[in-house]
Amino acid sequence: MALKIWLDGKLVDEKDAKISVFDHGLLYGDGVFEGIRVYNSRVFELDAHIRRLYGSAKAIRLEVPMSRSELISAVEKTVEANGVIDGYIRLLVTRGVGTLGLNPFICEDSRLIIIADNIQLYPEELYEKGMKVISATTVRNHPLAIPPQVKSLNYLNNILAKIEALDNDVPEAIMYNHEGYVAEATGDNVFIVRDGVIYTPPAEAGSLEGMTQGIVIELAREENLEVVEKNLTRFDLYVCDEFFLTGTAAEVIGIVEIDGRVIGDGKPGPVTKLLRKKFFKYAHGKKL
Ligand code: PXG
Repeated sequence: MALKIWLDGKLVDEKDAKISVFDHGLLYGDGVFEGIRVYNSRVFELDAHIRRLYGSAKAIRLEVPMSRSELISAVEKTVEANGVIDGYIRLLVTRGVGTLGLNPFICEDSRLIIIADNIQLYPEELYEKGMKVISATTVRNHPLAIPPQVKSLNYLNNILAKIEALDNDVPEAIMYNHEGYVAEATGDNVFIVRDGVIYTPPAEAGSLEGMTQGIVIELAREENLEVVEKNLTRFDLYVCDEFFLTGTAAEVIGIVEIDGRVIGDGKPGPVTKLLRKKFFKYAHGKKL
């Protein structure tokens, strides 16, 4: 079924949802976006995603052409118009039409696009068995050059790492920063467990401040599990007891092998399973 796309203030048919070839979002990756889940017809953590979007936009001097409350209402209307019950929303703001030159200030109005669609989930089997990953050789963008907190339309760094993963027949790659510390996966945050303590890298290491990461930290602390944000090395990943990734698309997924090193007993561990279960309940609006 053809989708209804929100484009610059109204819902249009998918075939009419078009953007100029002079849009700086296309020419330079000049824009920001969010990926949001819908669970049981409820847009998950919408306020937090909107807040992150406005933060990303502010950091790159891009004006979101709507107030926050108008944007929330536009997202909800788009979800409703497409009858999405469990799905995925892509919210984008591009710099708009400019010329063949970098100057962002001569661009006409920024453009706002909302797509509400179904999501392609990883097969359930992958959650039960766990996933294999490799370490990417592509170094994560320097966090002082491209702030990792900005969810920009330029994902080339991540795509280069994803290509390495796929070339090695695994779905994901772990990216390290210029100092060799773990940053994140190509679209997910990294967690490990060692001796009962949970560790995840700080944003300064080169990771997006993930919504799922934040929720999982809270859920873990509710279980009186200790969570520490600190720099992790490749060695830490190799010798940990448990390893998992979090993200809007992946939710919580166990990693059972990295660069040929088996993690734990080769199956997702108890902390991973507990947090996955708690996240599922939380996402579906059940009591914790
Ligand atoms: N790091 C990066 C670079 C991301 O792009 C995350 C971490 C996890 O953040 P959240 O807030 O989602 O917990 C992301 C999110 C997709 C897709 O279509 C990618 C993301 C989210 C949703 C969909 O590939 N990345």
